[in-house]
Amino acid sequence: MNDIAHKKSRLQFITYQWGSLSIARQVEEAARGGCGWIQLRLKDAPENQWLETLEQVKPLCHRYGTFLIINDHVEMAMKVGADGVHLGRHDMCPAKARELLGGRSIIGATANTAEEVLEAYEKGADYVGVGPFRHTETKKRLASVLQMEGYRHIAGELKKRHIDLPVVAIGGIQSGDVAGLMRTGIHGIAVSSAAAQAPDPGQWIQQTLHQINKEVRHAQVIR
Ligand code: TZP
Ligand code: MG
Repeated sequence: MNDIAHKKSRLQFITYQWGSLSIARQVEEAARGGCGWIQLRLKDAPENQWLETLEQVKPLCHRYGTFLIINDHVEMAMKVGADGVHLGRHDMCPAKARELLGGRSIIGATANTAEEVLEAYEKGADYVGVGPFRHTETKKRLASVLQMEGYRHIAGELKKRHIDLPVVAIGGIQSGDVAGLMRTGIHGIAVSSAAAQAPDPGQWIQQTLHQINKEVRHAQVIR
């Protein structure tokens, strides 16, 4: 992943089929708030819905300079020229996705334990989404919750091995968790409901980015 993608990946917004806010509105709100990275997640949606949504979302991402990552569907990412894919434990192997997408595409993988993070690294993932931080209604079949301690452990295991793989925390994250999570040594966070259900999602994103950047600067000073 190049430097720009690396920087933008500190705050990832993940779409979800919430009742009131369309996917395109979610993307526009997040991009308006300065989010540099959107993961399009349309669980159980048929191909025509993916294509329709992408037709709305792609120009928005282009206009705001936002990275567009497709959840699960490697072929869809290839077809529409997305920036990358995010692959769960039961999706395509990151190494296989790399073969199909090439070196410039961003490939993310899901993990719940240090072992799974190391496995994703071995398979060539560019970043790893690690969670859930706490229980969330946004995803079915959740792995066990990690809490702050889980992230501290995983960040420590990577550091011990001198592995520089961006760890992005996910699952049930609220505003008040952001500073604490960043202090565990992880790279960034991914959110869906906290931003999408905020009274002003754009403002939520803007304030959260501000918190993250403050923590990153602080970590650089004390290192
Ligand atoms: N993967 C693990 S938890 C999760 C995903 C996609 C849901 C994140 O959404 P929310 O609403 O921020 O908990
Ligand atoms: Mg998946």
